[in-house]
Amino acid sequence: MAWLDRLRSGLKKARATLTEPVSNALRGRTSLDPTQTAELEELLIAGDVGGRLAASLVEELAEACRREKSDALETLRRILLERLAGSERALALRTDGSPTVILVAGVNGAGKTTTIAKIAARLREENPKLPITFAAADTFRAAAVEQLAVWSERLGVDIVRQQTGADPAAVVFDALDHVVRRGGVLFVDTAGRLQTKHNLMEELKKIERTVAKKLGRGPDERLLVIDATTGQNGIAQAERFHDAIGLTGLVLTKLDSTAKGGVVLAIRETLKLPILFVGVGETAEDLHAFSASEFVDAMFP
Ligand SMILES: Nc1nc2c(ncn2[C@@H]2O[C@H](COP(=O)(O)OP(=O)(O)O)[C@@H](O)[C@H]2O)c(=O)[nH]1
Ligand SMILES: [Mg+2]
Repeated sequence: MAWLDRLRSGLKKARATLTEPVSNALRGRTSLDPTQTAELEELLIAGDVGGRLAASLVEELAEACRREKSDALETLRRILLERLAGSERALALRTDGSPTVILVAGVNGAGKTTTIAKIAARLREENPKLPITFAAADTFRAAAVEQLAVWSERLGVDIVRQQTGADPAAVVFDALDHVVRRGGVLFVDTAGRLQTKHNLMEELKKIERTVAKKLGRGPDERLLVIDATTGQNGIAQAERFHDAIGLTGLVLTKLDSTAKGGVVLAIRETLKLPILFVGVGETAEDLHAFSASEFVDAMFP
């Protein structure tokens, strides 16, 4: 299946809760009275757009309709596109011969490990000669290291690992030695246990410092993987990670499993961070570079 079809079918649930009610409310209208405005705001909130964004979207829409007497649904599409404009960015791969370090963070189950595997598979396809290394810095659970090891074997990429319970920064230290020799791209898979939030953030900072000491600069990408099904909670999580390690971008997974597709808009509006990839399923083909126009087209066909 082509990507656009995957995206469209992945967003089915999100369309049912957000797009369809909103489209029904706006269809054929060129103006909005206060009752309709309030109703629309509620529908947007129900679609997990978030309260503040819903209010500002509705206000902008009502104003645009007053001014332009244009079709309300078409105008909303245009406004959403404008709001998402500039939110896409490609993965920053270094071209100066120095290895690219991609730190991947997020809570347990968000999809960090599978996202790393999917991105690596994509890079491998685009450039079979590019050396790729995984650092198994989620040393908290034996299963986590094993999962990454299985992927490294399947994809034919290198893995640097230590025993369970090892210091994640020590694993990264070894992995940096490896990629300084080999070059290419290093993906750092990290732990995501939330119950010890403070330690997790300290652990991530220590990994950052290790990279900085070794390479004279921090990781080139500090990506947060967010499970879209966590909805608005994902935003609060992201803010905490951003405070700790200064995120460079986001990956949004499981858009296929959620009725809360509106969270994409809320996340963009709140965090102002680029969205590099979105995931709409478990296979490698289900992860793709984010495109604002594709997203709006798939949500409002
Ligand atoms: N439906 C769906 N499942 C996903 C997506 N991305 C990841 N998953 C699944 O989410 C589960 C947790 O992923 P994992 O990479 O182990 O999460 P981690 O704990 O953050 O490393 C796995 O079963 C993945 O297959 C997605 O976009 N859609
Ligand atoms: Mg993992």
